[in-house]
Amino acid sequence: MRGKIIKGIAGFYYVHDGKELVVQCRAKGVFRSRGLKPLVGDDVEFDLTDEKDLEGNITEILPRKNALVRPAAANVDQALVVFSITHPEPNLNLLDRFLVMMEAQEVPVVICFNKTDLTGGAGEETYRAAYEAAGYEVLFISARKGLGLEEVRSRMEGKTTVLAGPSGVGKSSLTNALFPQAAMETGSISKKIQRGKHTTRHTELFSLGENTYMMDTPGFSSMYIEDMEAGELKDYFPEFSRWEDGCKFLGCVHVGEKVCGVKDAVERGDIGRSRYENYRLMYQELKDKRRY
Ligand SMILES: Nc1nc2c(ncn2[C@@H]2O[C@H](COP(=O)(O)OP(=O)(O)OP(=O)(O)O)[C@@H](O)[C@H]2O)c(=O)[nH]1
Ligand SMILES: [Mg+2]
Ligand SMILES: [Zn+2]
Repeated sequence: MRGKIIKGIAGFYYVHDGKELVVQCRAKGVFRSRGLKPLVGDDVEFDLTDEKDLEGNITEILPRKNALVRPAAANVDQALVVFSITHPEPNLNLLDRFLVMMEAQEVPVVICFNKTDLTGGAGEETYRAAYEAAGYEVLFISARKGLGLEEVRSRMEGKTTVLAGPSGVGKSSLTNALFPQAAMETGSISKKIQRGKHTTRHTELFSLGENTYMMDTPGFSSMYIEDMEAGELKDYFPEFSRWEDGCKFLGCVHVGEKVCGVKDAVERGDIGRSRYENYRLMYQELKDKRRY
């Protein structure tokens, strides 16, 4: 039989048969010996070993379109990167790191700022300007008040979308708002440090309609850029390339060079300053790593 992994907990994988059955499966040892770990979103072949209790074995993982490490998920068409506009304040450094990782994996991104009910629109234009200039679509929503949900839903139509973002920004609240049967647990924000409490512990996939899936995932609080040369990083800031004609050197990395079209664009405000500053931080980090 064929199905899709919708959840994995403690060595069990829950496989949806595409109709109404969810079968609790083990994965055979062969996967481990091949260094393969089943992921939520995987399409699999499985044997039903117990029809009454709905237990089975995954016998094959079908070829993947892609496999993300963070959040762990397979066969993703796009990521909806969720941050909250306040409570907690958006950590733009983390957002930019996340965007770099998605660019490197060639996963299209839609950026979504949640909790607009708390701000009444304040601060939105700055974020919109910086990220639209970078080529991303930016949505402002309130999962709690149901604002902007139709726009989110229309972006999801016919695709598999993974939600990703820090803890406490409202990923599970958004999941429930779009798909009430999901009944994901949501958690409060710690008053003192304004951070989420890592309420969601595993990734779960929901079917919203024909060929339309969304995945809720655990929040993350840091992200290290790995497996990348410092000189490669600029390629993952999509807004840089159109200004590179103004750089004196081919392969300019837009850091120490004197004549640099990208740095000029930052000065003029054509590239968001925080985007550029975060680029420099990550660049330096990758440089430092190379020494060891
Ligand atoms: N004011 C307001 N609060 C919201 C909104 N969406 C979510 N919240 C609140 O934010 C808190 C965290 O929401 P969750 O949905 O659990 O956040 P999460 O991103 O799933 O967090 P993790 O599972 O820890 O990664 C809860 O107290 C929610 O009620 C919103 O649109 N407006
Ligand atoms: Mg959650
Ligand atoms: Zn340059």
